[in-house]
Amino acid sequence: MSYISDVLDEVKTRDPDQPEYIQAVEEVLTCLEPVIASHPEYQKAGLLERIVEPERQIIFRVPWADDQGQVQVNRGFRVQFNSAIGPYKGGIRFHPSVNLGIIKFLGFEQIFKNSLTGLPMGGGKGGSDFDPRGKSDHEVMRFCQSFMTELFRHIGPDTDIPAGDVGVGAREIGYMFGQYKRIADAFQGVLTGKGVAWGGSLARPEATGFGTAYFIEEMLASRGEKLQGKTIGISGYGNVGTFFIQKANQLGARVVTIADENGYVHDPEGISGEKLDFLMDLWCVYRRPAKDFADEFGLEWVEGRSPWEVPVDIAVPTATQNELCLEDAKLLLANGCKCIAEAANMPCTADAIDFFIEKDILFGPAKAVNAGGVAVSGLEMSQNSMRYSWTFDEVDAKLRKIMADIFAKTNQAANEYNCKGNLFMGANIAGFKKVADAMMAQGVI
Ligand code: 2IT
Repeated sequence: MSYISDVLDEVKTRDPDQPEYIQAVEEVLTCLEPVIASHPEYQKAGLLERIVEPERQIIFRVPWADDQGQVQVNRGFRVQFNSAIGPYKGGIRFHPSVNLGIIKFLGFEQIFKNSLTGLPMGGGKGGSDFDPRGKSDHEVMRFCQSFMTELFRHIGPDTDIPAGDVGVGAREIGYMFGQYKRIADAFQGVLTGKGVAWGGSLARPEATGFGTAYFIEEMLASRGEKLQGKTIGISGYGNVGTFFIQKANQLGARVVTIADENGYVHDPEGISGEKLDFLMDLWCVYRRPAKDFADEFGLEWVEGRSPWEVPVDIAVPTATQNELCLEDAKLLLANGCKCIAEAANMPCTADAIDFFIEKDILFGPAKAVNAGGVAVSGLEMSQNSMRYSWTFDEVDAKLRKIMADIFAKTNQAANEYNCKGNLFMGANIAGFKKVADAMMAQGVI
């Protein structure tokens, strides 16, 4: 048995009830064969055994009273995964599907994603099985306050800096920041994604979507192509999806689908103008279903099916894990799709990714494609430390450069390890190498 398969088996034996975590680990470790082969010292140092075990996992009770005065109890999580290259950094997800395995998969991904940004950030992730859908503002506020009342003792601007993720946007960050400040009696950069009036960075809301578009431009350029004139299918219409559409439009492309778990909207003309204005708020402010968008503008609504059946040049899953499976992958390619970019975290199943790689299709892995969000979070931390803020254009220019750098180092790692053009392997290897070097230098900790 090889070192890698031994570690993988150990992960499966220890946490058999965490399928998403096992999937995320398998994804990274299987890419590392050539790295491990040329670094036998990693095994003696137990490097992989250490990297798959979070430095700390915190699980806590979150009690709150609903609008009827009934007390509800949710479960809160913060997994502080790896601090080799910087303080723990990563979002908080509020969604009923959240459990320890989901937070561990997201935290593990975050280690390598953050490493790729080139900024000094370790990996962490948090969340709760709380569902913000259908809750009043006051309920969300009381929940966030209770969540932070426990979380505050574990985080700090040099320790662990959470941000948003699915179900956590500007509103939730505001409530959590307010409660942190009140308990800690300190106004500091302990969360990112803050409002611009109170320490937030311009272009942070746009960053993941814009960064995705910039990364796709780099991918296409490597094959002598441009985004201009391309048709694109996407799934979600939250923070990532909506700002991705905005940037794709600016770059001359056309986004023809959005979706939720119940079906998809097909708009062959492309989502722009007043349609995009309406869509910007649909989930991020009102948390309304995708069908409302179709109804508002008389667009086609396809119930119970996946958006990946629509012929497009480029497919960009922007919603959640495992939303694009092997069947979807085959259909996309059969319909002429030439590029897939993962804007959500782990949106493609493992067999779908294998299929894309086998077909030598342009495939951008999540760790690289969606790193723009956390990259601008890193820039928000820098601005907080300086007690200064950059203009929108300054932040946007830095984001663009970071995305180009991520593409270059990903592509270069693929070349170096004999898998030319395989950005999946390149991203995992490049992200891992920096963290591994830091862990080796810091001794057995
Ligand atoms: O998945 C992600 O990279 C995020 N949710 C953003 C994390 C962050 O700290 O900005």
